[in-house]
Amino acid sequence: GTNFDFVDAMSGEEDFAIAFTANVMKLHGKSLDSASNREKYLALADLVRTFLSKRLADTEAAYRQEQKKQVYYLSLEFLPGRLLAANLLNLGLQQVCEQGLRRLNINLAELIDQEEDPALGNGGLGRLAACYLDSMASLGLAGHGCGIRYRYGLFEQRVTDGYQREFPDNWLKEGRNEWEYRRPEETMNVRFGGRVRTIANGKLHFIHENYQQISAVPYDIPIAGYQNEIVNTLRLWSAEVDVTYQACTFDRHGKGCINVIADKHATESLTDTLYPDDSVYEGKLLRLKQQYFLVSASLQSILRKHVVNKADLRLLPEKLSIHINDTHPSLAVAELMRLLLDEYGLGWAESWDITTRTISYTNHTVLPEALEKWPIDLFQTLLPRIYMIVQEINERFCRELWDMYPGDWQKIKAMAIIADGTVHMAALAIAGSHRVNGVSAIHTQILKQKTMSDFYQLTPQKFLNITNGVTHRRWMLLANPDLAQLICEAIGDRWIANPDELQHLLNFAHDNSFCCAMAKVKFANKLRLAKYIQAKYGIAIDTCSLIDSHIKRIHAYKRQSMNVLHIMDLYNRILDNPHADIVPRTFIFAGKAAPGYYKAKQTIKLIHALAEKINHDPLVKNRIKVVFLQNYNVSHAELIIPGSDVSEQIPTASMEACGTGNMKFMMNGAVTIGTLDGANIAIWEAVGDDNIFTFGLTADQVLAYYRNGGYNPWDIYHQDLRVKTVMEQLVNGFFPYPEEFRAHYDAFLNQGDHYFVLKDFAQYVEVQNKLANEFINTELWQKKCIANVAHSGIFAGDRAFAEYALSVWDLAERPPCLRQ
Ligand code: DL6
Repeated sequence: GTNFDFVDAMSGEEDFAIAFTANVMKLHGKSLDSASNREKYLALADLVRTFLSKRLADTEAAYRQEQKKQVYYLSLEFLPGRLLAANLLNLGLQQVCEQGLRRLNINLAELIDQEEDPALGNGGLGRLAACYLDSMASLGLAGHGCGIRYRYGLFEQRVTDGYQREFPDNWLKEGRNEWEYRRPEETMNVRFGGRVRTIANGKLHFIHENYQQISAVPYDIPIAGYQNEIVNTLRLWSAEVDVTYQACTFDRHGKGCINVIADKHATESLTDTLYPDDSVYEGKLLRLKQQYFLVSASLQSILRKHVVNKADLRLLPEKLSIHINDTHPSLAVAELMRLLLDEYGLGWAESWDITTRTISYTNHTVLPEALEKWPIDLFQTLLPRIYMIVQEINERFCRELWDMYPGDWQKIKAMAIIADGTVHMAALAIAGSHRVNGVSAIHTQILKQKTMSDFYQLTPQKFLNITNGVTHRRWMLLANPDLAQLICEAIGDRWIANPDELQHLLNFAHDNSFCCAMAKVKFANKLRLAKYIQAKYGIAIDTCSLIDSHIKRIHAYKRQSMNVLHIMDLYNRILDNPHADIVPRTFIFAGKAAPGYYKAKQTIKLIHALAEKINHDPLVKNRIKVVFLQNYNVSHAELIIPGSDVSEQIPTASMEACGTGNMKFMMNGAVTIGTLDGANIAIWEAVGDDNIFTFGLTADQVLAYYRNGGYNPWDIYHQDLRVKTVMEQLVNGFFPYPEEFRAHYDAFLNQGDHYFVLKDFAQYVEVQNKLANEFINTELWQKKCIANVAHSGIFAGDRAFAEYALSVWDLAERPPCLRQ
């Protein structure tokens, strides 16, 4: 029969094994015996795709029939992680597949390992977008992602001699991704450059001429909901030039076709690479081009679908929502206006009303260097019509401000969309959205009181907080199946649909056998991690040691350097007293530094220099180990998080908008050591003082220091011998090449310690000591782990997404987890 008969008819592992064997033959022209693991993986993915295809088509038909409100989540970044295991889980095929393959003597885990981990994002923002896609599908919401199909993902990090080196992430080396559907018939054309001519014949018409037109071809990746038959899509746009009908005009060098092909490659390079900096916006033309490319292609296709379904454009806000993930896709405001005005002939007032009721915006950072502003020249040359529209939006907005605050030029200038020769994307996003949200309570408070206070005063009703959430399906069921099973045995499986039910685990905090079983699961996960580290780096780690992990982008505000200083101090205690009673610890670091960020790259070098010293010093007697895992990605996180005891979340307070790694660790029973910032505060409120280790300046204190010109780090240097020692060690030859870490030394002491590392150091050390002492009390520690898992339900992406559904997108149906 056909594959689709098979989808309905497959009754068990034997059927699965037969179908898989046949698929290997069909796809590769090889018998199972001669197929490589990669070929087997591709055959398995293809088979699983058959299941997805049917549900994808059925879901689309059902949405159309029910006329369900659609949500489009626009993001320049998505970090979905590997999809095979997630699809098997969500389609309910895990067991049948595993057992079917076992009949054929194939280990599913080995095939899962063959999949590329698509690095189409930098870090938290892209991973959050992927978690939300999972939640939308699992909640049965008609929500889809719109992004860019970068030909190369975020660079591949390799470390040589302690230095980060970057290599292209060639994730599409086979030319295609096994999950995607290329849909050339839905190609959209995006226009750049040229000029705009205005014709007045009763009404103004804007004629865009001499532009460069680039085709945007969509590739749809299916996103399966958790065992609910729903499959939504992540639509990724690729710049492509079809030269089939392009005549090659031969010049006197006879190079005609060569030039045509060269032009094709130049044009297609628009979607070649992802910008590798998550915290500094780069005013590069190509980045603006990527942003408009995504926005224009997505909105054109969204509106076309709306109109094809014979829906009235005036009903757009009732029929769909467009959400912009940070300011990167905020050109959506102007592009939606352009389409409504120029393509569909609506008037300004009506178009503005539709636009603002359709679009909503999430802010993900208050770092000033990350707030996007584009120089007018560059903006206007690349997007002449869009610039005209932004100008008009700005004029009308400023007039409104004038009515509110007559004569207050300073305020009006501070809020204007165009000011000081630049276009302010956050102002455009706020003006054009009906909802603006921050991603944790403290972050939203800072937005309201500081970064966006003028806007908040003007339109307080727009602002709200929605604390981030992560998909517990990937981060517990997939990454930590043994824990998930143990929980199911204890409290049943209702927590999978309703993570709040994890609270019932509190009843087991005094149950010895449950505590032992939890400890066993943790130990097995530590062993898995240790094996990986041994195989990959030849470093033996003690699985009974306290595994303390600091895994995230490397950035001064995330303060990996403070962690390093503490490890240096621990080491110094051993140097001073070789018999010092130190709780054995393994410190794990992983993360990429932006290629142009010298200090972050030097932090990687510092971690390696420290590892080199400590890991080989016989005096240490293996009491401390330092490991840096290269090329951090979602798959690494899935390995490290379940095997960790302690989660390092130590940013300078006020700087981490939320954090999501903190939630994943918590779900897996790791205990947080953290500052009172972002979601750490919510974790602290959830678990209580006994189950988290907090320390350091509060956000209010940090902001007060900034207002008053900072503090003098030399005072601490002189007062605290430990600080003096580790500072000197950075530059006195303790590490080979005494000048190597001069930049760190200067930043700490001579440049005012902008991130308050020395200021927080003493408290950090104190709380690290406390934590280590509590770790050796296994019974006490186990209770902390249980409390963390039990209270992690509120950090599930489903809760966060349900809040968006109700308060931002006004979706009619109440998601199940909010139903009483
Ligand atoms: O909201 C997701 C994620 C937060 O959890 C992080 O705290 C925040 O840093 C990150 N923001 C970004 C944007 N750029 N910067 N910086 O990645 O968003």
